[in-house]
Amino acid sequence: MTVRVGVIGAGMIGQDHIRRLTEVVAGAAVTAVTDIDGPRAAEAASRVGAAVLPSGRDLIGSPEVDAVLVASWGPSHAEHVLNAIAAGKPVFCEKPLATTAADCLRIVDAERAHGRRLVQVGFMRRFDAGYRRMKDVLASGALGAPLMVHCAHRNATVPESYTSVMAAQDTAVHEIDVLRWLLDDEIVSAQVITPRRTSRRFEHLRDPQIMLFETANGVRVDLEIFVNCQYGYDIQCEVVGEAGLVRLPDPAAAGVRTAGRHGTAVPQDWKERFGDAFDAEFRAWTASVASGAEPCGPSAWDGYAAAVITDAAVRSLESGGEVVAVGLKPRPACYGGAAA
Ligand code: ISE
Repeated sequence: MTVRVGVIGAGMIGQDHIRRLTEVVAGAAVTAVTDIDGPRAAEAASRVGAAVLPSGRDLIGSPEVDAVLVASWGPSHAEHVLNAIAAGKPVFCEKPLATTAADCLRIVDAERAHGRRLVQVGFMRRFDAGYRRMKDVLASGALGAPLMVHCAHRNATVPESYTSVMAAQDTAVHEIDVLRWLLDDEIVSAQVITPRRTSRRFEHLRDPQIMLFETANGVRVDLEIFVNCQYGYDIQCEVVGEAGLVRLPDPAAAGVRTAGRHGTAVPQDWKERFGDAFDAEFRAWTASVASGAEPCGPSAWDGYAAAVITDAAVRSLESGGEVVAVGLKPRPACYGGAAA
């Protein structure tokens, strides 16, 4: 069976996913595209022979669409995801699931009322081969209990439209999700402190930032966010346990010796660094839709948890570095929790 996917949002990431679903993932085809920018939707659709539809609502209701991919502007996500749930169609939503925790909860409630999981959130790092190897090592017990995690998330540069709160909402949110999954633990507090700011970018921006998280099991996480590091896209993660540590491998790159130096290239952006993870994520999602199974990737609950934790980090930044408790609701059983 070919899964017919309707894509809402034909910006940079939407176009990349349209290419991926068309050229990389077996068993998927993009049959409809919509975007608030009509000509942009038409151009993206024409490349893959898809229909252009006037709105997200039309696309979700189309009989030519089995499953929905939401890659539009963040504030529009909640409406599209809720409409897809109401139509009973599987929906893959790029991060964020919604821009407020309250909207994320509305989605969780709608999905629970529907009775089975339909939503997968686009936290692609869970599909990265390196993080998966780390998870296997941690699950084997060879390191004993995890105690500390040291992370860095560096972008070469960001555009002027990037604001200081986006360090949590847009950038650290990837670590927040992947660490909850990697440690199988919940983040209970967040604190953001700000070192001297780099002079290499915009005056308005607090960059870098150091984020400190604590988990329910007492693991302490330090995360450096530095989105104008100049040299490339660099993701580091090291989990220290009682009997050893496990480190995220750098992506394989050829070693080059020339002009008296030996080195390897550093990826320049997230598309390059996590391209394989995006492919794996969409293969898994397509397979789950094709088989009628619930999605295996990050859930609406994970989208909600990420929103609450990033809100706590933003509050800490805005308060000048207070430790802010994370106030998550009890996790319902259908998302692996104990609550009814
Ligand atoms: C961007 O939205 C991403 O998702 C990237 O992975 C992250 O590195 C970047 O900082 C964000 O702005």
